[in-house]
Amino acid sequence: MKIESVELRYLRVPLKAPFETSFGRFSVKDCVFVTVFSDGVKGYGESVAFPAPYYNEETTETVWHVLESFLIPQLTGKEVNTPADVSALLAPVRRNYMAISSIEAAVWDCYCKQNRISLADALGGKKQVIEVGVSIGIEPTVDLVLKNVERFVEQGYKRMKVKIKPGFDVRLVEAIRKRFGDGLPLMADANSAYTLRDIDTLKQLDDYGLMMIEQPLAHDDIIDHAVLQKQLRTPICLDESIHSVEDARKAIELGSCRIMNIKVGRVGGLTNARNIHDICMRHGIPVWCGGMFELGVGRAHNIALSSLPNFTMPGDTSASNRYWEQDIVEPAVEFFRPGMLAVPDGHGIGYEVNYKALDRLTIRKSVS
Ligand code: OSB
Ligand code: MG
Repeated sequence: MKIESVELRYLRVPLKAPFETSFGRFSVKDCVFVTVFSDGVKGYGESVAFPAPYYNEETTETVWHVLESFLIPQLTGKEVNTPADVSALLAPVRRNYMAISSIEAAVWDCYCKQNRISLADALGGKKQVIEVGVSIGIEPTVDLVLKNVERFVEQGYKRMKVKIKPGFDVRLVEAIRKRFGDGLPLMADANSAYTLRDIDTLKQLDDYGLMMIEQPLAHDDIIDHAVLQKQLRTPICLDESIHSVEDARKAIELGSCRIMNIKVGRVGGLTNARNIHDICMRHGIPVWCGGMFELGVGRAHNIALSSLPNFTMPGDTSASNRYWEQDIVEPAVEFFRPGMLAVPDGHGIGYEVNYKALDRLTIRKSVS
């Protein structure tokens, strides 16, 4: 396929309710929505960088800039046989994985539509249904988090992930166990809020049968996590620290984690995501698909990825109505059964874009 042109749209979408993590509070989602045009077919992608560089170094504006000034000029007019060629063409670009991912994923969608196969099929996914969990933000009180847990348990989500930070950790997890029992599939995500000096607190969390603790230590660390994992019974799951197959290999060799979170944007696209899935599978490390408040197009990419066999734990790809009054895809991402999403079998991502909704959310647009 020849990449003929690319449209960028800057979208701003209010979240239904603010979401707080250890590194900041979110009340709107900004993203760059990417459309790749080839032979009369459109492929879609969306970026997951935030407006401020607090999760990683990218921002919505750096994604726009890198796409417009470097990635799009490098790709337009080029023939790509498979989407893997995109990663190869963009290999000279250092990092900027979220920018790369947003166009790489759009090429995957376009390629699948042209070849009349679903994205899940193209990736090698076999599952027809995936189980999903939900991520729950920090609130001013433990009680407010308990109310949210209750709401999502009632909706049927298959596991609860609660955000923690120093001072809002052991007492939160203890309260959830007290209220909902030991049978509730529960994990905690620290988003790098601790250091090895907090080891006593982290060890206390060992008493609550968590499925895992996600990214307790620095965003760029795999050494201290290996030290910590040796002293914890609870599996550590890495998120922020993993950007590539090489990062994954090193973390596995060091014993820095026993589980991995794969986010398409964080690792520079679906090809790398699948390769990280594969190396983890070979080493007996289960993976699950993380979330970044995706709109429907990003959710669709996550669902297709999650159909691969080593995605054995429920991910953060919740239904559209978790965050959005109205999503940009049709149909919206909805449960097939409580806590379960069907993997679409339509061509490409298997969802249509609702241009009326998209236009309403578009702040600016550029075509090259
Ligand atoms: O660490 O997984 C994370 C949100 C913003 C930044 C980082 C993370 C998250 C979430 C929300 O946990 C996941 C989602 O529901 O999309
Ligand atoms: Mg995380």
